[in-house]
Amino acid sequence: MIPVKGYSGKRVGVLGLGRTGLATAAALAAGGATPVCWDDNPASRALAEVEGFEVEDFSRPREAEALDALVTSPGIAHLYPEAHPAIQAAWEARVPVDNDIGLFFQSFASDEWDGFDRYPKVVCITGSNGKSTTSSLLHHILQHARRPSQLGGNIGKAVLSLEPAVDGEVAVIELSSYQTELARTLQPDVAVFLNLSPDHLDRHGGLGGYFAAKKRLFTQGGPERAIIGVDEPEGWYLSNVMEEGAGNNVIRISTTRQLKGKGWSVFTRKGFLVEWRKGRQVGSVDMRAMEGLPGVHNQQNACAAYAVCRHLGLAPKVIEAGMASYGGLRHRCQLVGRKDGVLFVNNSKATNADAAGKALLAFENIHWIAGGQAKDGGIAGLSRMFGRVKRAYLIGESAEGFSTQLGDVPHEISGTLEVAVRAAKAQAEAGDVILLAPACASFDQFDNFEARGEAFEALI
Ligand code: UMA
Repeated sequence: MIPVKGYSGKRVGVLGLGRTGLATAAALAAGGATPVCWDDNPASRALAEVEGFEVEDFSRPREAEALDALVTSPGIAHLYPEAHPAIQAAWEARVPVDNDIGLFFQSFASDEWDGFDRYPKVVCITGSNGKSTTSSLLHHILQHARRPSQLGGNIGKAVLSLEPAVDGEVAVIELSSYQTELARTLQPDVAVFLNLSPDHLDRHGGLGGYFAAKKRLFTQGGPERAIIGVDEPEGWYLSNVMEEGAGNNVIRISTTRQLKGKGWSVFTRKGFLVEWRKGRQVGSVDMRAMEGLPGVHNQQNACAAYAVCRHLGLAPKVIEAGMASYGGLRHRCQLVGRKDGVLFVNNSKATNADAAGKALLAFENIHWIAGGQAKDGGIAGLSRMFGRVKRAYLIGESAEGFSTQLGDVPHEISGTLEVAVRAAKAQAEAGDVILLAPACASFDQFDNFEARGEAFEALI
């Protein structure tokens, strides 16, 4: 745990008592503050009380005034569609509102670092898709290279649950737009922006607000190195904003363009990752046989992880060895089985069409299990990939709508995951792939995408 600095003797409201809130309360207490906790769910409040935390509703300005600060959780709206009443009350009472990411940056460095041979670094990774894979891949490569590393943030471990850094450590932190938008302190040493596609628009008042939230990591954070995916205009814009002087503080990455111009870049071409610097090629990695990183989307993740490692001083061959031994992340194009020449791939994390499309592009001869709670537009945007689908098996609320959108593509309405898996197994032949890539949220039939992926694995 990272004890929170700067709040000793203060009363700090903690809003939301999930992974973030409970870790924040413990870290505040470890730093000498008194956390005062609230959650709209009585069961979560009861759990906090069992853990010995003070519980109090501070959602009116009069109660909020008694707080020195309020720390909120990423899943709680602080702006759109409307601020949670406790956040509104804090603002009205002039109580600063922060999140665990802001507290982390305020607290991570310590005097002990002065005795280290190599200062610890914080690498923050954001983007619409691929953040978790890039973060875990980077963590894996660093560990493989025997560089101390910790992994946290949106990937599932609250940042204040990380341990204080050891000599030369790299903290790899995945950050969502919910987290970057609110943090009062953002000081990454290295910041990575992978890509941008519409997501969480209700929380950011549209795509512009969503991009602005991510951009803060760079414009507010002032990293020593910015690694930026330029396969969308937002990335080009951001790289332009961030570039200084000769331009070596930015590394541009792409899977669609050969970035051979000025500056420093990493891109992919025909299954090879290529590093280009000052007008010449300085490194390359053959990704064609890397089973843990299938598809073009994973090539983008690999470019980003490679670029961070190069910035940290690792040699291309060391990075390549780390990548080759990476087994993939659960629920993200994860190879969960192989039988009679049929591959079984769990991409339950594909909760929107864009993410499902990336999985479809990674394979051919696909038996596609899709459906659940559809996002705006459903799967209409994926029509150019339908040629890769041998047959689709539709589940959940969206089944009828997806059936219409699939048109002539062979498909059946399975209803449940169990029926879909059974039907796909019966029809798949050697060389085929049974792919769970729902393009939907899971909440109509499962608690979350993890439960959906676990159910798929169990059925396999
Ligand atoms: N709550 C309220 N009032 C509300 C809403 C929620 O009291 O109006 C309470 C809930 O009752 C619950 C708590 O808030 O007890 C949950 O807080 P939370 O939703 O922030 O969840 P955490 O457990 O703290 O998990 C969060 C991230 N969740 C979200 O951003 C929604 C986790 O990312 C992250 O791993 C974790 O912090 C540690 O950093 C998950 C996620 O879905 C994976 N992220 C989104 C994504 O990837 O798309 C952004």
